[in-house]
Amino acid sequence: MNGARALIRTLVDGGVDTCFTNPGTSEMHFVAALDDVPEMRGILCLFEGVVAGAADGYARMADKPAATLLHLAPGLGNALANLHNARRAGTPMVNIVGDHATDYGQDIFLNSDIETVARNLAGWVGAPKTSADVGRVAAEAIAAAVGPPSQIATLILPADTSWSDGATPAAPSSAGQPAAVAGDRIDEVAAVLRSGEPTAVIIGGTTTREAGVRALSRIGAHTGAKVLCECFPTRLERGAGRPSIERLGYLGEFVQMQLDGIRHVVLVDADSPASFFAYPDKATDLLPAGCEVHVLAGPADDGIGALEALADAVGAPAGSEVIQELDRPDRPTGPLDPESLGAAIAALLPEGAIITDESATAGLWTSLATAGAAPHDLLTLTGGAIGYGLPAATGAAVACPDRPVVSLEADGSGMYTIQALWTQAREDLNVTTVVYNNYAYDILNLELGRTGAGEPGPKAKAMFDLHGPDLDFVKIAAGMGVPGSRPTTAEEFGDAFEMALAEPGPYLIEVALESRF
Ligand SMILES: Cc1ncc(C[n+]2csc(CCOP(=O)(O)OP(=O)(O)O)c2C)c(N)n1
Repeated sequence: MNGARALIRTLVDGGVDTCFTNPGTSEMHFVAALDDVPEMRGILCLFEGVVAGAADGYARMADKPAATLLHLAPGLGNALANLHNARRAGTPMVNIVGDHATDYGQDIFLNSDIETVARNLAGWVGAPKTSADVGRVAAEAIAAAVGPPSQIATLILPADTSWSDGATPAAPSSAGQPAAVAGDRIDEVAAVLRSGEPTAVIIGGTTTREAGVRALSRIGAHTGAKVLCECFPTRLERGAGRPSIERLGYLGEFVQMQLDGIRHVVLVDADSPASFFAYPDKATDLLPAGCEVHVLAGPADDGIGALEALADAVGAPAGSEVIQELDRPDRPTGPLDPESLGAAIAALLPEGAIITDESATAGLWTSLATAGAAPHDLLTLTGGAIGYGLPAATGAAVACPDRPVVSLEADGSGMYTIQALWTQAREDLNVTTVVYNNYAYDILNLELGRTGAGEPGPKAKAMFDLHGPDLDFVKIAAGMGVPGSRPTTAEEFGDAFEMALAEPGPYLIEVALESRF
């Protein structure tokens, strides 16, 4: 058996049976071996940023890693923005990056330093030296990806280790378990909550699933602590029938208002609140002066178990969480603007939908309106590197073929990885994309003022203006095999959205909006 076949067999035996690919010559034996291992699904993406974002969306919904197949350092580098988002999400992923043969010895053409690019991801990096090594190294990569903590593992695969015989698949290692948080840690935090001093509990990472949100709500209801979720959760289970948890804001000033007067912050697999950028004369640490930080759990811990134990420790009765009632707006009529668009989506969102949200500024109203919509999962831009939404929706739809995926996408961000639509069409994925087209990089209009960079002149303004030529997303989607439409009223949008959700396969709805900043 050659190394490539042993690698794919090891992946499949280790539970990794989906590979998002963008191959080149150094990966040919891996590609050829796909037909030898029928359990492995190969999904072609037309840019590495789509590969990485799809693997991220897949893993967030499947709760297990996908593999990616990438071509040397340029291929891995092209994937970097979405690998960065995946790293911030704590997503498990196994990257297979083809390299030249170990004795290649030429520094020309695609020869490149793969390891330096991979190290940026701060996860696991390894490379087999011979084909006999491949199975063992692949099993190590899977174990590292799964964790805990879950992370990105990058296996650099020299072409000769792939094409040479003498390889054997390795048995998967037994899955690691998150560490139980020690009882005295729980007691310490319970004492803080009982002290009567103003306290906020912030959840993130692995803990924003329904069980974590329920335990958090119990804690808040019983102790009066303020309960919050990080600004960009990996996967937040929200909507009717679950507690509704306020997210930390994007703007530092808003976070400072949310935390005003707080004396203790308890972090549950979440970062301490900090501003996303440095600004002249503005704080980066957003904690109130003198506020103490208590870490209940980190990414390798059983954070949900810790929240449940904490709820018990403070005496919060089981079932005392505050449940969000179903609170759907009526189907809106009249002009289509960010408010009516959000109301229409909230009114029609089907139960069990998966939302990937990269709708940016114009989507703010959708996020507010969907708090009481039918229960759904929300995946967000964890690392702030735009171009994540369309690929993540693609991967989520592969992971959950029986659930509708609603991909909320801003125009500027959408253009980074628009090729994801082609994969959606080819794989017949049930994704409804809504493009919030405000013909601008509108957040940057807002940020320009906040950074104190001065009054923008015409050249500066042109850097954030996407008019001329105006992007036509319906035509772009059609060119990739995805049907679409451009409704102009709230009623027309509702009809199109309802139809798109009812039909199998992908569909794109473009909504023309005004710039607001
Ligand atoms: C990979 C990457 N490149 C550039 C940026 C800088 N950036 C942040 S937001 C943005 C434009 C967003 O525009 P759009 O998606 O249309 O949303 P809007 O701000 O108009 O709501 C850019 C270029 C980034 N965050 N990530």
